[in-house]
Amino acid sequence: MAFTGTRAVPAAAAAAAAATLRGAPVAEPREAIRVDSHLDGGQERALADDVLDGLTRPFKELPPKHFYDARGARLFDRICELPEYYPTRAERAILEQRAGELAASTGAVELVELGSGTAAKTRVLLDALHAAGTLRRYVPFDVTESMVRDSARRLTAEYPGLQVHGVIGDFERHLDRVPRAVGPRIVAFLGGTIGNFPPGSRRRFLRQLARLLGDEDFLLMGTDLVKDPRVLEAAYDDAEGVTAEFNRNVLLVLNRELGADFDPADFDHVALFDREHEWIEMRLRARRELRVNVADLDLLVHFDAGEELRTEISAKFTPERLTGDLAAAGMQMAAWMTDPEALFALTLSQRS
Ligand code: AVJ
Repeated sequence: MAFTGTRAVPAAAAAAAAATLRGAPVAEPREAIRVDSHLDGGQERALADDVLDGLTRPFKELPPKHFYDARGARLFDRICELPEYYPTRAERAILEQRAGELAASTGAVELVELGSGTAAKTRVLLDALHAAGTLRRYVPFDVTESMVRDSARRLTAEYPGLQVHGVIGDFERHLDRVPRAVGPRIVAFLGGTIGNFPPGSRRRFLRQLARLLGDEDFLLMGTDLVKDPRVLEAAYDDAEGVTAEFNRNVLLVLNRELGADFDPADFDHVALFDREHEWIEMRLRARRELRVNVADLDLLVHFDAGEELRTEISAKFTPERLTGDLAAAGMQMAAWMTDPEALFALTLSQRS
């Protein structure tokens, strides 16, 4: 059963009431913040299923979504600051350069952001929509409730009149819970996370995204681009070893959530660019023969010495590949925007 909670922030209502008393023009004294939660224990089941499925295959594999517990999220934030990890900086630079244009050309009154996290890059877009005078609503969608609530509080304080309708959920399962549009909107899927999907499910997911778009709406998506493999591999194997820690962190998640007894020190971090598929693969390589018990699943997992567990693919794009994926999902590119070095791309697409 899905739990749906809606809580409002009384302070906002009080402020609206006070404004009305002072005679300020408050058109509709609605609550500024609403948050719906759709997490129902399905997350834990998903982890158990993924582990059972992924660790009993001939080529062991875990989906990257399980990296992001509190520690994993902190490590990812550190990755974004690393000199080798250019995607975050490049995407931000594009946003800063093009946000005004995006606001003007879309006329968006609302921003839906999938995987909003701390909403750091969002501000650039919200600023532009606010400056254009169109901004009405922000819909952050994330699995982490505290992040959605914190950004809702900060952003409603910063942008008077902004409505925030947060959705707590897994965007692979709960996209249909995104509220109905209040006007032309931008659906943002930033950071290059689309690269985590293998090609088949990538197109399936893009089709689901297309369903969120009406005739006046746009998908704004960030994608990392194909480039010199040395640059790519360095971005996923930094000198400081933060990405290695991030990679091994998934083993600690399994220890905590499923009673597994992994010792992260038994695994080496591996990052390599697969030139045929044009994606980065991250793996954990067993340093010796291992037997790992996953108590909650009654599962004993054997690793040969040197055996690898794939923990992430991060696909890199060319304009042609992206155009093909979008077309297969019933969308059409309206704008292609890159940073000066063409490291990363932001694209605006519409339903075709
Ligand atoms: C959050 C999926 C976009 O693939 O670059 C960073 C995750 N993994 N370093 C990426 C990640 C290793 C990141 N995404």
